[in-house]
Parts: sequence; structure tokens; C-alpha cells
Amino acid sequence: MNSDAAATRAGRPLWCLALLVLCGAGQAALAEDGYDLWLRYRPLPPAQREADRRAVRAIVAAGRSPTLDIARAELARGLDGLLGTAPPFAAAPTRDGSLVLGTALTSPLIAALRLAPGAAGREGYVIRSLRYAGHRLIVIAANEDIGVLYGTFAFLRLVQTQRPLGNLAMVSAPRIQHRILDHFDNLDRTVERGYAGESIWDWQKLPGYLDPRYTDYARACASLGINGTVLNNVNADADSLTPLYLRKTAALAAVFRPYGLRVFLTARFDAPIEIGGLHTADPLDPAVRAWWRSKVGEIYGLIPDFGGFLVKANSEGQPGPENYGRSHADGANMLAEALAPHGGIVMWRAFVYSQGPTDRARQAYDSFKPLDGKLDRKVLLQVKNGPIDFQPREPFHPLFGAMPRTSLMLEVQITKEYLGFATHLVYLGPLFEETLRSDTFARGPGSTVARVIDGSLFASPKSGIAGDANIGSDRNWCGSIFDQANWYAFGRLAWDPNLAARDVAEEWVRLTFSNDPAFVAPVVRMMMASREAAVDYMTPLGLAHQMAPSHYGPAPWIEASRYFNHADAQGIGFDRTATGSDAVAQYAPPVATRFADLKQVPEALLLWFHHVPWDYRMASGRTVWDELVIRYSRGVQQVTEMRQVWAGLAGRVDAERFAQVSAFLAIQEQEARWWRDASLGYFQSLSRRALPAGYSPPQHDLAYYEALCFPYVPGVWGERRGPLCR
Ligand code: GCV
Repeated sequence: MNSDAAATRAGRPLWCLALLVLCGAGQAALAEDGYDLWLRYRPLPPAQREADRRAVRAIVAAGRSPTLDIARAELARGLDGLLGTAPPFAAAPTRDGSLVLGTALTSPLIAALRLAPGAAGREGYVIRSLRYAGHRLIVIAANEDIGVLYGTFAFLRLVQTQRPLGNLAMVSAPRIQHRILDHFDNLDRTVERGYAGESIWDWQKLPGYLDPRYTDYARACASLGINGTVLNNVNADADSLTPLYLRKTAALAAVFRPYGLRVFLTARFDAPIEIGGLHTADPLDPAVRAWWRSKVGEIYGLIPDFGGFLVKANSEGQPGPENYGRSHADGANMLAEALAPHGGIVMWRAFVYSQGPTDRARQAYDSFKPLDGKLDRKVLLQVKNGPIDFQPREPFHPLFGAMPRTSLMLEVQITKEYLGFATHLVYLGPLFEETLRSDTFARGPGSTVARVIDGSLFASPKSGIAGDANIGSDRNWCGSIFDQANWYAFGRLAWDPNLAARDVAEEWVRLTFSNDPAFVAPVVRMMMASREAAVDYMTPLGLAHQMAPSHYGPAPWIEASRYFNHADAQGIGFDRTATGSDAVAQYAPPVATRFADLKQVPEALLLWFHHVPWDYRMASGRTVWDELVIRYSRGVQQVTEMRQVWAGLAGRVDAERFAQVSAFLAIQEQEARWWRDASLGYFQSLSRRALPAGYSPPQHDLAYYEALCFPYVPGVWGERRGPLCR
């Protein structure tokens, strides 16, 4: 909250409230719809404004290029908003308070001071306060124009979060090469697992009409350092590779280019048949290889900086090399060979499984581990954070650490398919952090997933991270204000996977809402607790995949869920030790030993790895049944408390966003209770145990929950819609 709004609360006369704008008051009190994301640039409080105005009196933006022009315009726009007026542009840093930005090529001063060191790399930047020729300056320097733009956003973040500007000394470079958003967007503008409206890509009007939103999207991505975007769904449509759609893609690529954002497409493996007129898509067939080479050449003719392909093959009905008796390596390498002359990459997904006797959690490892060392250097194997599918909690995927001769990239889901869609406030920073910090022990302690994917653990040729986007046509981009934090956290952790989720949350709150400590502290606390709350009310103690077929709401009684909970009259949990599926053996020995041992396994993963009797004693001395009841209930209680915290913040945030968050929290509380009651109702029908004293029984009987049916859930359609209710 800025100080004007604080003054309003402190008792400005009522007539003034009615004339907020005329009174010069309360930017923060004016309604906001969330469109501005974390780039709001609202006025700083007067004292801060004065201090920063003294620190930045003129902008010296050396050199012209589309990217540098964007950096200069962003700086002017940001400072204009924050300081009330944009400092003038000057040709040279001849006065105190000059802010110089550029590269060694464009700025003689930056060249003379050798300010853009090797450590900044191609995309990094340096921000320094210094004295030069008797003047106090701030310099944003980089080796390349894109680094200047990233540095500009970083500088504006410092101003927005009210950091002192007198003594800046930052060098920042991304630790991961490819930082990519994957859109599950279809050509008809539906979005698989999308909860924020339609796809933002208006294919029908492209390339003739370039919605200004495309620029705003690229700007938001650049503000975080996201440098790639896969425009279309991994459940791919070959039409996206036809000349008609490639021209549309080229138009988007042109908008994104100066923002350092490269375009990628998914490649439907059967495209040579579907749009190429061939009778096969066999990756070893010379005609198929020639078709892909020619298609790739056509793409680069239109999009010279095209990033490459993302492929989902032989998974959930998608065609792939196995249809032709070939391996995933044959398929991936064929595409890599076609892309190689142009500098493109292949991101090949490891998300494969089939129905059958083999534990689904084992299957990706079983399929891909034998391919280690067999994939082309231009291929990154894209692995989901856990072995099943973006559950509220999973252990890290065993492929991390198991493929030292392969570049692995991490895929996380930003859209909340399994975490309450758009209405549940679940900050995913802690989930991303938990994965990145997980220790694979592949090369002894400290072999974290972060070090696998940044390429440092195995000196991998490529490094990458992908987030399945939560962006749509909703005015607030993500379906809810707090879901913007998940896009933000993905981008910031992709840039530096060592950042703390808590620090990222605080930064986001300050940018998105207010620097007022009385607002920041409780909201950050609430965000940091929110993921664990969702784990508790949905799938505590290592349970997973207990939702209805639409993924909306609980359904532990359906066959798909029973497969994962293995609950019966005796007990609950999936035995993945040597007496069961032995999936634990896929981890390095220190991890496997820990997970396999009932005494050592983290309680949070107990039922993921073990089947235990209902009376199994937890460390707390309680039975697993009692502990389940307590955790489910605790999750609901946590949401109730989140509502109370938020209610207490009325007046510290604009009415529009306050009201939406309040309404969504009310929905979340109702649905958390639904999850708890339906789950406990079902498990109690098996355990036949009483609830511990003081815990209320489910509101309705089990039949009531089993009969609930929601046929028009967002994010699913077509044949998936039919059997949604059972
Ligand atoms: C885009 C899960 C989701 C699918 C998704 C798939 C994937 O199965 O439910 O909607 O498909 O993961 O990531 O390929």
C-alpha cells in the first residue's frame, strides 16, 4: 500500500474519499483488474520517491536496437510511474544521478570501465553504483542487448521494492540456458488444463492482427528472463506445421524477438503422414527424414531464430517412433539431425506410461534409463518433477541423477490441474523449490535436481527448465491474482534455481500489491503455507491421484484412484519397496534406502512408498488412520485461517482484487472441506475406525459425494468429457 492510501485509512475526510483522484490520493485504492501483473509501477511513497529521484536524474541509454529501445522505454515508463515523472534522457553522464545503460559496444563508458564481465554471459547483466569523472552514476551493463533489457527489469524491481539505490553491486546471469513456457493451447483456442479463459493466441486473426497482448506477454516473460515459448499443445496437431499456421507463428515470433523470447512448436510425430502425404512416419525411413529436413528448412525460412521442437511421443495416444518399432532415441535423433544445421533443439518428453501391471511410477525410468548416452547432443529429455503427474506432492523423478550422459530438463506445471484450478490459493514456489533442492545423491551428497538441470552436475551440453503455462485470455492472465505468483516464481527460479521460494513470494507481493510490512508479512506467510495446506486437504501423507476424472474434486473410490491408494480393510498406501513394485530401487542407494525404510521415509511420502495397516503407529504415536483425519482437517483449518488473514487486510488493497481473492478463498474453503469429507468418508468405509475425538464426521454420507457430477469442467473436452462423472 502506498502512503497515500495509508493516509486515506488514517482518516481523510469522506468527501475526499469520493474524489480520490482529484485529491491526488490512493492509486492503490483504485480498482485494479490484475492486467498489469507485477509490472504495475505505482507511485512510491513521497520520501522514497524523493530519494530515488535524486539517485536517478537522467537516463543515458547508449545505442539503438529494437531490444535496447524496449529497455529504454521500459525504464522511462517504470520511473515515470514510480517517481511521478520520468527522468530526461541525456547524451552523456555529465551529472550526478545519471543512469547509464548499454553494452560495451554501445556505451564508451561501459567499454572503458569493462563493466560487463564474462560472468554476466550472453544474457546476464551488471548493476553498479559508482563514481565516474566526479559524478555519482548507476550503470546497467551487459554483453548483449538482451542482458540490458533483463538488467533494466531487475533495476526496476529494486526501485519497486524500495531498495536503496546508493550502493548497488549486482552481477546476475541465468544458470539455466533454456527457460521455457509450454502452452497446452490448441488451434481452436481451447487450452488443455487451462483455467484462465481461452488461449491468448488468436490464430484465426493472425498474422493480420497482432493483439497488443502478445507484446505484453513477451514483456512479462522478459521481465523474468523467460526466453522460450512453446505455443501449442503437446497433444499436438499436425496443422500447426502447415504453411498457413507457420506464417501465423512467424508473426508471433517477430513480436517476441526483441524481448529475447524464441518460439518453439510441438511436433506431431505422424505429421509426415497427416500433412506430408507419406505413408509412414518411421524415423529411419529416408523419405521421412527428408520430409522433416525440408519442413525444418521451411520453418527457418520464416522464423530464422526458431527454437526447435517439443515432442510428446507414444504417450496418452500420441503417435511416436515405437509405432514403427523404433526407439525414442531414433525419433528424437532424427528431429535433432534436421534441426542441427539451424541451431534448433529437441525437447523430448519422458512422460510415458501405459495401463498394465507395471507400477506407473516406474515406467518413464524403465523406458528412458537404457537410452542414456544414446540421445543426440541437441536433445534435452524433458522430465516432470515427479514420477506420476504433477501431484500436490511427489518425490523427485528418479530419472534425475540416473542419466549422466543426457541433458535433462525439468518440467513443472504452473497451471494447477491437480491443485484446485484457478480458485485455490496455492503458491507453487515451495513445490518447485522442494524439487530443485531434492538430493539425487548421483554423485554423492549435494547432487541436487537443480544441479542436474543447470548442467553443472554432469557437465551436460544443454540445460533447460519448462513450466506448463497458466496463461489465458482472462483479463488477469492467470485466472486469479495469486496464480500470477506461480508464473512469477517459475520465471525467477528458472533464472536462478537457488533462489528461496519465500524470497520470491515476498518480492512478488511487494510488486503486485504493496510494500506495506503489515500487508507483506501475513500474505507471504499465507502463501508459504498454502501448498502444504492443499497437500493436507487433498492427498496427505504421500497419497496421490485421488481426483475425479475431470481432475475437479475428490474421487478416491474410482478405479484410477484405487490403483494409487491401494486402500482396503487392512490398510492403505502403495508398496513401492522390494516387496511391492520396487520403484524405490530406481533411486541412488542412499535415497532408495531412506525411502524404503519405514523408519526413515519422510512422513510426507509414507503412503507413496509403503502400504501400512490402518493401525500403523506414526512418529507422533498416533495411528495412520488418526493421522490422516488430522491432516485432512488441518488442511481445511489452514484455509479457514487464510480467509481470516485476508479478511483482516481489507482496505490495504484495492477493492476489486480484494473482493476476488475473498470470493475465491471462500470457494477454496468449501472445496477443501469437500475433499476432506469425501476422502474420509470413503477411507472410513474401509478402515471402519472412528474419527479421533473432536473431529467432525463428514457432512454427508459417502453416497452423496459419489453422486456428485460436474460435466462442464474447464480444461477438458471431447472424449475426455464423456465419462467425467465416473
Ligand atoms: C497435455 C496429464 C494431463 C494431460 C496432459 C499430460 C501431459 O496427463 O492430464 O492433460 O496433456 O499430463 O503432460 O502430457
